[in-house]
Amino acid sequence: MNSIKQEHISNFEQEGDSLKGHKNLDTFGGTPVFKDKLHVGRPNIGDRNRLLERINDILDRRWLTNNGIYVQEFEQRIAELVGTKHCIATCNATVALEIAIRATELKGEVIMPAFTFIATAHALQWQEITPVFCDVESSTHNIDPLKIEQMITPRTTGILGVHLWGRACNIEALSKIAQDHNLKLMFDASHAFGCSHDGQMIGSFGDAEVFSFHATKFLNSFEGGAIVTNNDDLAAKIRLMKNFGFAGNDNVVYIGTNGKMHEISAAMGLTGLDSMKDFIEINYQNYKQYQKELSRINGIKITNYNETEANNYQYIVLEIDKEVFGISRDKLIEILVAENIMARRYFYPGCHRMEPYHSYFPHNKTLLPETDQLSTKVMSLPTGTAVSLLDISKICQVIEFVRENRSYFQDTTEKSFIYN
Ligand code: T4K
Repeated sequence: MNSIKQEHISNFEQEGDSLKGHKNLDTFGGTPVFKDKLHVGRPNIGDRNRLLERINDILDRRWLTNNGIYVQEFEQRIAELVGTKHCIATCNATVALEIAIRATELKGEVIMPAFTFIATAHALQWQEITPVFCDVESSTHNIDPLKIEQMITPRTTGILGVHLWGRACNIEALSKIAQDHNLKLMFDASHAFGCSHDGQMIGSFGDAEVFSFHATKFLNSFEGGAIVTNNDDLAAKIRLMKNFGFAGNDNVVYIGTNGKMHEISAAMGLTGLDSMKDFIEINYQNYKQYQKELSRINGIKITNYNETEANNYQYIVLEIDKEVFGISRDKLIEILVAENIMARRYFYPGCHRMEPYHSYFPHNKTLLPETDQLSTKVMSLPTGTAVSLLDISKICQVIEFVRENRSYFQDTTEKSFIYN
């Protein structure tokens, strides 16, 4: 067994203490359950020595960016892994989305969910394309195909689906709508690297898909992203656009930007790919542990992954039913944060309630009931290689403790709090 896995498991086997009956939560004025903050999105780091070897080689070669050999290798391995003809690595997924949106010639209005990270909407609006927010399905958290057609106008040029938490959108339904209305179809697959849909790896659906390799993603390149597509012409255009539109020295053929991934990012990405199986296995163990421990707590639902598909299991997502659990999601997070469990409200309050969209389209509030519902009850818990199974047991015991003592914690004045 390699060291990443060994550390994760032995933490659990060696320590055996329990929080049962723990009356010393920080909320009561005691010390926090965790000495150090436990973050959602603590980066996974692969073999450090291998990374340093690669970085040394980069320094020796004095080729730091612009289609270096490590970026090329990273692109090739991603394309092979997801089964697409082309992979173009970028500096992050936001810029990747912007480039893919421009290269596919989206304009006017594009239909997308509001229950996503703000980058999906900004990538459109940055290019003065109107994001038209469509509601999501409460069961999948993904864009609701049944509500898309009513949002299509003569200005609509495309649909931008988001495979939220790595769980695929209803790709068949979206493809049919796109085909029927002659729309482009793209996917923000920032959460979905290493995931599949009906046995086919995410990456080759629609006109193009975009991955994120941000530090907080299960596979990271510090910052980074990639556009994957099977369309040769589109790939060639994207490749030029991510390098200012240069088609050879002194010859610019498109409006472009600087979207290049640099060599040290690619070295980190490659080192992560070497350990990708371990990262996923650890995420899976964490997910099963959370699933088991949370099942005994009323009012909490964990978002399940379809285990017949490939999953990266990188998000532990809960829905808190305030009536049954006894206190609100926000109050629970406030208590967890006081215990150094840095749970997050991904994705609150929904893009439509953030600026500039809130001011531009105030009517959206009436169109997105499921999004609004979900964004008040969904939260994410820490996972990844930095979180041990024992940590997870403790987190779940804190949550159980809060539920058991809900009458103490219940209050109507929900404080807002600051993450640090
Ligand atoms: N589309 C979707 C659906 C996305 O979710 C995202 C990004 C994008 C597009 C755009 O992808 P990129 O352009 O970023 O490649 C974070 C991430 O910054 C963002 O990448 C991610 N989604 C989003 C869901 O979460 P924040 O503002 O919560 O990130 P930050 O920096 O506060 O990190 C979260 C927590 O992780 C911190 O509280 C502490 C911990 N952390 C973070 C970093 C950077 C660490 O422990 N170490 C670190 O190095 O948005």
